[in-house]
Formats: sequence, structure tokens, C-alpha cells
Amino acid sequence: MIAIYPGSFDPITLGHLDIIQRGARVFDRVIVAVLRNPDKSPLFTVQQRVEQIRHCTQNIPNVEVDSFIGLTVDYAKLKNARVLLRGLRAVSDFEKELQMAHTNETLWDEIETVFLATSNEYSFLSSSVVKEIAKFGGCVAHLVPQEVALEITRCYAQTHP
Ligand code: COD
Repeated sequence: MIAIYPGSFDPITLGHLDIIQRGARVFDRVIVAVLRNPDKSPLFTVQQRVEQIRHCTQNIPNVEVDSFIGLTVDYAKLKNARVLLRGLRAVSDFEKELQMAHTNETLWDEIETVFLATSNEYSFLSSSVVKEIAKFGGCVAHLVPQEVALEITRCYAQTHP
């Protein structure tokens, strides 16, 4: 069975990576799909994010990384996938995730959203928290894959020397 793990991943964190690793043990194929969202001004371009995710998932053979534009369910149809993989951290996630799952179901009644609960150690972790810490010069090495930590530090050193 193919599962799509859609998201912004700006940047990918160890929490996302944990969901990908565990999802890859449950599904035959996991496609990590980065949304191309013209309305947002991300820290990293879509291409950078795709490369970051490829780099840190290169040792998981049944994981692929791609980007998409438009509705997630349309992308799922294109890939012949009927499962969307999502992660849940707290009650605050639940509300948003449930709304998203129901919306997607109204768009395509064959889609199922499967949630994996966050691992305890990543329950507080989000891309926004990582950016906030890095922006003020804090260390993010324990929160994101090594390459990403280097890129973020470099990025903020250029904008806030
Ligand atoms: N532990 C576990 N899970 C985590 C962690 C963590 N520490 N951090 C994040 N996650 C989970 C999130 O809960 C989420 O499930 C997933 O990882 C991705 O998170 P983000 O923040 O990178 O991505 P989102 O939530 O911004 O992605 C939103 C989408 C791009 C999927 C959504 O906007 C979308 O589908 N857009 C396309 C348009 C569409 O189809 N709209 C209709 C549906 S609303």
C-alpha cells in the first residue's frame, strides 16, 4: 500500500523524520510530498526542502520524495495512493488534522488519513520552533537532521550576521 506524507517541511525536523521512518515500516511505499505553496514565504525553497528530505531518508529504500501543487487528494490520485499519512503531537494538532482529514474525504471519498502519534521526545517539536530558535542564535542540532542544522545556521548568519 502506498501512503503520501504531505506537508510544508520548512524545514524537516526529527519529528517529521520519525513519522517517515515509522510510516515506512507500516506501508510498502511512503511518498513524502512537499507542497508548492505560492502564498507562503518559506525559509527554504521547495527544491532545497526536497533535497534535505532526500538526503536524510536516503537509507530508507521504500521512501520517495517529491513536490506537488494543488489539492493533496489530486496528487494522491496521480500517485495511485489511497492513504494520507499525518502526525499528531497534541490536542491542538487533533482539531486541525481532523478538519483536514474530513475536508479531504469530502473531496475524494476513497482517501483515508492515517495518523501516527508523535514519539514522546518530539511532542513539542515543530518547524516554527526550530526557526525561532535558530533566528535568535540558538542551537538546533538536536532538533533537525545534521545537514539541515548547518543550512539553517548558515541561512540566519547571512540574514542576521
Ligand atoms: N511529531 C509528529 N508529527 C509531526 C511533528 C512532530 N514533532 N511535527 C510535525 N508533524 C506532522 C504534522 O502534524 C503534520 O501532520 C505533518 O507532520 C506535516 O507537518 P507540516 O507542518 O510540515 O505540514 P502542514 O501541516 O503545513 O501541511 C499541510 C498540507 C500541505 C498537507 C495542507 O495544507 C494541504 O494538503 N494543502 C494542499 C491543498 C489541499 O489539498 N487542501 C485541502 C485539505 S485542507
